[in-house]
Amino acid sequence: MLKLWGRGSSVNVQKVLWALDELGLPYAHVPLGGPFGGLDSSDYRALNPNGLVPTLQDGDGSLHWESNAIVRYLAARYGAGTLWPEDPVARSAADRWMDWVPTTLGEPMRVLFWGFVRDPVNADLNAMAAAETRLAELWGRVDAHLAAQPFIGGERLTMGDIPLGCHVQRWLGFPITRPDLPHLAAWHARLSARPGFARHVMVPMQ
Ligand SMILES: N[C@@H](CCC(=O)N[C@@H](CS)C(=O)NCC(=O)O)C(=O)O
Repeated sequence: MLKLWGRGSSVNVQKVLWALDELGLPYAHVPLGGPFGGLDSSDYRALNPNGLVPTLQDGDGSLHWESNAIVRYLAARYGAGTLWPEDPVARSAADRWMDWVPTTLGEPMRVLFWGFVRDPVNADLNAMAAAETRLAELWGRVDAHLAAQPFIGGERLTMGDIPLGCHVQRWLGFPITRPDLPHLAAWHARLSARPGFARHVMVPMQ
């Protein structure tokens, strides 16, 4: 049995919950972090030395942390030919967009999330305006990519859709001005039709 630690309101935990759902895997879920606390206990630090969520344990006892690495692990182990493209070129096409989330998209998304949701009282309005502008350009890149194909990795949903899909849901929920990005909107509609996305990602931000 798989066991997942982490509150479902975390975007990084949502990636794993959605992946588990796509793969049809049964799992036990322990909400942890945020209002649930528990990240500083020695028991949890033994599972994940970073004291962050998510953490996943597989039935073989193997431990996994870092959300994108967990999604890759689940895809490789349980989703060959579906979430995990078997062709290395196709896999690379999905994989690079997974890396692009923490390296490029993550920081301006964090600025808006904290400014609108987590700590509006201390929001840095200049930083938020800059993040809004930057995100319009970055999501424009995703829109251009999706002009040629329905999903991030090609013709069908792969692991490449998961981190970006979780973040686009948030971006569309921020009270900002967004450019018209029709391919991105059509992709979001395709994701919204998937039960795992609707269940775990289309939830109120907190
Ligand atoms: N790079 C890590 C980041 C993990 C992370 O920052 N998790 C946040 C939630 S999104 C966390 O544990 N925050 C403390 C808390 O929830 O109390 C990953 O992708 O797993």
